Formats: sequence, structure tokens, C-alpha cells
Amino acid sequence: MNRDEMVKKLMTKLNDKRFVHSVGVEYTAATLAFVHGADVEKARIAGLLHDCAKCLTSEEKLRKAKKHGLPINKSEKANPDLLHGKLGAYYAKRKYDVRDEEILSAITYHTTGCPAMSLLDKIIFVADYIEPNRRMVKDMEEIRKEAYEDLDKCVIHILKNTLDYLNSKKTVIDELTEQTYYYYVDKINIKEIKRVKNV
Ligand code: DGI
Ligand code: FE
Ligand code: FE
Repeated sequence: MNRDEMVKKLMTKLNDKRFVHSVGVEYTAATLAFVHGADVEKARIAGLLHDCAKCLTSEEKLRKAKKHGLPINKSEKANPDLLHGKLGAYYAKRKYDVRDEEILSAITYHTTGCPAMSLLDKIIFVADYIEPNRRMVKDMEEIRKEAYEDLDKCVIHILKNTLDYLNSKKTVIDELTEQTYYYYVDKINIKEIKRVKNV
């Protein structure tokens, strides 16, 4: 499927706001790919399609995930919107003919992140948060700068603010969101220790 065909299909699946956001993520991901040396075409496709399952209702997300045999954990059962990454990757493969595992992984993990993300995973995770149509949240200017300067630092900053927000709302936090945060905090600390010790 070429981009025009993907766009045409996607427009029938998303509301206007979500479609505009998706194109925003597509182009933001492309700019991050320029800067960090990732595959620009893959970044565009993953960005464009990352929320392709977002506009289903919670009931539909659960039903479709079950129907297609996708694993559903406790927090996804409590908050089925969390399934839109996994389900989105399923649709990207089956309905948009995307066979590239790197793109499918980036779509799968775009909401929670995951430990040891690939460069493309991180680019989509970050682009989703910073694209220009997003409403301004706490630290947005700083996070946008970090995205182009230090991707790991940016991932930590986004996860920290997301976890603070979720804790304040007292909603279920997916294990993966927390694990990803601690993984990258450890990674940056180890890097700093090595730098100080000069090894
Ligand atoms: O789909 P988008 O709105 O573009 O962005 P997204 O896929 O990052 O989803 C954003 C929402 O997901 C936001 O309200 C925070 C929420 N979220 C992220 N991690 C978790 C989470 N919600 C819960 N309940 N648990 C999490 O671990
Ligand atoms: Fe999303
Ligand atoms: Fe999104």
C-alpha cells in the first residue's frame, strides 16, 4: 500500500482531530529520523498509522483484541484504551499491509514504551507526545528541545510526567510504563557513572 492509499483508509477510521494528530506524528517522526539517523520512510509510516485503532470504543478494543488472540493484561482489561497500540500494529499488518517488524514494534509500544526500545520505537514514542497539534502540557518546550538533543533523556522526561499525571488521577498504571521509566533512568545513571569514572 502506498501512502495515499493508507491515508484514504485511515481517514475512514479516525475522526478529524485524530487524523490531524496522526499526520503531525508522521512529520515530527520524520524530523526526528533526520536528526538521529533513523529510516525516514519507516518513521513516517509508523507515525501515520500509530493510532489507527484509537477511535474504536473501549468495548470494541477489548472485543477485537480477544477475537484476534492478542494477549490482554490486567491493566488493559481495566483500561482497554491501552490496547490501541497492540491492536494498531495488528491492523497495520493485516489492513495496511505493513510487514516491517520495526514499524509494527514502534506502533505496539507507542503508549507505554518498553525497556530497550529501538531507535524507531523511541522516535514514535516521543513524536506522539511532542507533535505540534498536541495541547501544551507541563515542560513541553523543554521536552521538545530534548527530543532533538538527547532522546533517552526525553523518553525519561515524558515517562516521568506521564507517571506523575497518572498517579494524580489515581488510574491504573501499566507495568510496562513503569518498567520503561526505571530502565531508562538506570541506563542514564550507568552512562553518567562511566563518564565520571572515565571508563
Ligand atoms: O493515543 P494518544 O492520545 O495520541 O497518545 P498515547 O497513545 O500515548 O495515549 C495517551 C494516554 O495514555 C494518556 O492519557 C496517558 C495514557 N497512558 C500512558 N501510559 C499509561 C496510560 N494510562 C494508563 N492507565 N496506564 C499507563 O501505564
Ligand atoms: Fe496512541
Ligand atoms: Fe497518538
